Amino acid sequence: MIERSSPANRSAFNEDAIRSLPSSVVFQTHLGELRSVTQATPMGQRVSSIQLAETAAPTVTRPSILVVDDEPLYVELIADILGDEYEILMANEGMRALEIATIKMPHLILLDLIMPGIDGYEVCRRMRADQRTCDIPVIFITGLGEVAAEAKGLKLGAVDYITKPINPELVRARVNTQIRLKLTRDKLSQLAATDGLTGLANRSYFDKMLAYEYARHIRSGTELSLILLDIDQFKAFNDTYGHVGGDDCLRRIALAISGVVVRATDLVARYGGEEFVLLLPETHLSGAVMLAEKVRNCISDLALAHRLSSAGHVTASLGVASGRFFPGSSIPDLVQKADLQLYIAKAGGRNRVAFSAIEGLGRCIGQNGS
Ligand code: GH3
Ligand code: MG
Ligand code: MG
Repeated sequence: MIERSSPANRSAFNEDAIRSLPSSVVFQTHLGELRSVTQATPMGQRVSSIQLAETAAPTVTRPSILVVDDEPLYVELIADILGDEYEILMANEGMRALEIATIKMPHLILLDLIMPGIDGYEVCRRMRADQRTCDIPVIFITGLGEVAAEAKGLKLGAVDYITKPINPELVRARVNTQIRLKLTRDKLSQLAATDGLTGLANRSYFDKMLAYEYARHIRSGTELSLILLDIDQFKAFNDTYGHVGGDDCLRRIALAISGVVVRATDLVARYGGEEFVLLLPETHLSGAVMLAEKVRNCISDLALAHRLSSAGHVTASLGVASGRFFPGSSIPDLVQKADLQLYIAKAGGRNRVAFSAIEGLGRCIGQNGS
């Protein structure tokens, strides 16, 4: 069961935590070939669910670069120079560049300074102010000798600049360096958000996503659901089969849960120890309970031997909480509510789902411990 006064729970509603979310995170379990399905969100790509590799072959994609210039000649020239190594996206004006950057999340943007409409400075400023695009590095394309312009661009957060007329060798060198740095940063973000044992999202990433989803659901007024899962009698499992057996069991259960969760917007994370959590945006209580039952069944169906358990195999108990939250309401602790339901499921005999709906102020309006 979770500690009810966990400080990590408190920090789940910290705005700084939301801002520090990794912009691009892809998880992989250690149980062989799994591929994550990512979806663009205001924080950029994020983990949503994990698919078995057999159902979706991994595609090897090249890093992508968005080239923005109102002169088609320069766009084509840069595409010629970099097209063999990178996927090139193109835009001939600032608003279109922002649109493509938000949707495609390129690894790097080469941005002309002087353009009709919004200029390169403004594009850069808007990108930095948007959580979806603030981590994408920008290299400015400037006219030769525009020192003041280059300084202004660097102050705005550009990582480098390229001067016209374009020198192919310099373009390649500068771009390769920035792409290498970006891939390293992305990898570090991914590691920081991943649970080492199961390859699922970790507690820290879950806390940030909960804060983000909570804020988003207050704005939208839609229902947010959360499932807490705790493996039954797992101490006895470790005592019987050893910690290596216990670890293997945790990995198998992580894989099984990931296989059941198919919605791209759902998040599965390891909450800690033998506890997992599912965050289900825009999901009603009935849908969340249905999913919890599916998860419970799929764990039972694994039929992992557990001599000392009441069922003879590994089972799990699940607590579900759902709510619709409104501006001005106190922050309802969805995790606490789900934890209470988990406690009810355990007290009711384990291997079961208990659930509760919450109104805006956190009032429990119904529960079922069956
Ligand atoms: P309940 O049905 O009430 O949940 O009982 P339980 O035995 O599952 O709960 P308890 O909290 O008493 O024990 C949890 C166990 O989970 C104890 C701990 O050794 C084990 N555990 C936690 N994290 C890990 C891990 O990473 N690997 C292994 N092998 N075991 C772990
Ligand atoms: Mg526990
Ligand atoms: Mg347990």
